[in-house]
Amino acid sequence: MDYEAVADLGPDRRRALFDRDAGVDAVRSDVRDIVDRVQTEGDVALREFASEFDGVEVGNLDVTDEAERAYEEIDDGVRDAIESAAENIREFHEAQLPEDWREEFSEGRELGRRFRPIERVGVYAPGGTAAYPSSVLMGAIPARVAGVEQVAVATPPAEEMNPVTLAAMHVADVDRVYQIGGAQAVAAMAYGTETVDRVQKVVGPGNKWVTAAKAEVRGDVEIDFLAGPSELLVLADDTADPAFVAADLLAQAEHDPNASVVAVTDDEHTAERICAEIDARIDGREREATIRDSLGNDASGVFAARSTSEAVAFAEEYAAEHLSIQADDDEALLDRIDSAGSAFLGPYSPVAAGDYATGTNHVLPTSGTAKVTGGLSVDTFLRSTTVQRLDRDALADLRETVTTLADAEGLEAHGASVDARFEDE
Ligand code: HSO
Ligand code: ZN
Repeated sequence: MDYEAVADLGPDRRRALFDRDAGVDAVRSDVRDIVDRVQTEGDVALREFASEFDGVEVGNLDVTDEAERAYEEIDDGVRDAIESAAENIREFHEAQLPEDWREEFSEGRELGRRFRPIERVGVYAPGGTAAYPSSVLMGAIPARVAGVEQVAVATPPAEEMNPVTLAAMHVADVDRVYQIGGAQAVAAMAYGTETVDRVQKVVGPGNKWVTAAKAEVRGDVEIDFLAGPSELLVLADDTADPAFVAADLLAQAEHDPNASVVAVTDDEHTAERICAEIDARIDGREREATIRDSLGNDASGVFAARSTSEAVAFAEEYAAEHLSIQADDDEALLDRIDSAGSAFLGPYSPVAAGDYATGTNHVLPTSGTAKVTGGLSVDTFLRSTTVQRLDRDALADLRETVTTLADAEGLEAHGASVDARFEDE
């Protein structure tokens, strides 16, 4: 693999790198048909889609009962790993719980904010070429911590459901488990069917069909955000260990042929060494073909910048889902980058640790949406109410402001509702 100079990137290459999209446009119309059929035919459509897309003749769509059994039956080591990952995720999300608050901003004018959980939430956990028990934990635990009453999880059907995914459902204390995949799962949770309870918000990552379905149902139901293929940008200087950088790139590259994995460095020699380490590490990987496709796509690459500022500007424009900083003054570099879903600082914070076990959430904004949003958190599952109480004097202080603005807007009754409080004067 060869590195490229940031200064030499042409417009097409820049577009591929910086205007990454979730790739949903091509499937939007197919997805619209799937969503329509789930809405009109309910469970019948879900069974037909399971047969057509997943090759599975599904008996029960609701497999909630199987989660506990899977938990008892799986390997002890795997059970322990799920439990310890879950514990770290729970702790980190508990630390995010906001407190309700009230404050007297001026005499007799008390204002505050109160938080309540959303009542019913649906989490999508991808299946497909890899099973994602970790995504079950990342979606369901923050919802539980927020206090959501009913947490449902949908994951693609299989002749034999993945026992580790099912066990993760049990550990995350999920209320309902559905074996439904793809766009049809999103539609089922958004609109409800005979078996599936309608939810108020659908969250979680998925392939382009899932993402297109979230775009389709948005408006009828809340969603978190539209997540595309995995992304990693490593910002490295000459102190970075190129083997660590390469290993992190290969790890995220194995998710998807369209995953975008990028290293940018202000040191040419480091760029060269990262390329050499990548070449040395690909052969024989279990998912070698996917890794090669991902590294070879035009949203991936190793880039040499002429200065730290040029490398930082590249990272900012890229707005990575995962930003890894392997450099001497990682904190100072992080300060200079505003857009990133999750930041991994230093040589011993590989992205894979955050994917499973540090406790942070791995459902993160991709395709540049880190410019405007963060990843899943407890906030995703909360709604807020603002609260105010005025005493008579405080209202008197505001009276003129309100009546003047009400007049200016031609809304006379608004002003009158304030004046009514002072009619006995
Ligand atoms: N890196 C993925 C999450 C994941 N990795 C799940 C392994 N399993 C997107 O953040
Ligand atoms: Zn990953």
